[in-house]
Amino acid sequence: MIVLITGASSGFGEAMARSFVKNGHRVIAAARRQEKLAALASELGSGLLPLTLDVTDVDSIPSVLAALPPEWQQIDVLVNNAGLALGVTPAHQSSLADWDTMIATNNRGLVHMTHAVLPAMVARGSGLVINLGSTAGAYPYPGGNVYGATKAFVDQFTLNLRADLAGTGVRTTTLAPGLCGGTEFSQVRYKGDESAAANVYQNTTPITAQDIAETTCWIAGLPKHININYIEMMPVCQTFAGFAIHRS
Ligand code: NDP
Ligand code: 8X3
Repeated sequence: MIVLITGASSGFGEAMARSFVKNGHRVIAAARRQEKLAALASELGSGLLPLTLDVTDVDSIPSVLAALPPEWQQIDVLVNNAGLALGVTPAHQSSLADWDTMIATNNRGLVHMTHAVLPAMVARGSGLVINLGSTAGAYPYPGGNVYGATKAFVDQFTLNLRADLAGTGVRTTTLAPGLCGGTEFSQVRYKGDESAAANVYQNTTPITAQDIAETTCWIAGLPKHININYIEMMPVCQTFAGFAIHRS
């Protein structure tokens, strides 16, 4: 299979690239940081094609994909993994620029990538789109405002794709993890505040990028008559609390 992974320069995407290549597949590893992708390419060899791509630069997406070498054109699996959270402030104190960046990356970029890749999958009668959601898309929490909303969009977009793709043989899945450590997610969210980022995982055993990679490989390796609509994953240390009630 040829697997195109966005956000492959770090975290889940990097672990997925390693796992897919180790399982004998070919990976197009897309992200903005060329040097990270180059290091991954030298580690993984000819099974990995680095692709410099900013998913928010939506006008570039069709031409960047059209310029792939002919032997890399037939994308069997698209993993829309590039994404980020910015900030944990309440909505009324949040940066509008941060909100725009989350929407541009987690939603607009994901939608444009899907739009670029889907027609060829439908024409071939086969393909799989795996979108990275989050528990934040299902369960609200303080400071989750636009990040959670972008992930709820991902959930519904994936299900609506399924409705449109009836009879085409093309499959779509949302993978929605909870607390995951060992990636750059919290460093990005806390804008380089290493101690705030580390506190998120203090005294926990979070899900790892490797756990996510193995789950993604499992979904992609299932027989073609099975569609996983949605998987929600949490570490055992994470569970639910009651509703917050403000008492005057
Ligand atoms: P990381 O920050 O480690 O990785 C994010 C990746 O996205 C990087 O490779 C980054 O690469 C890439 N990226 C960001 N913006 C763009 C862009 N504009 N264009 C292309 N690539 C971009 O985070 P994770 O691996 O933890 O997260 C991956 C996905 O999983 C995200 O969608 C996140 O929301 C989701 N998720 C994460 C959870 C967690 O707890 N970690 C839990 C649930 C979901 P570069 O900077 O080089 O472009
Ligand atoms: C990442 C999980 O709980 O930080 O999507 O929003 S959380």
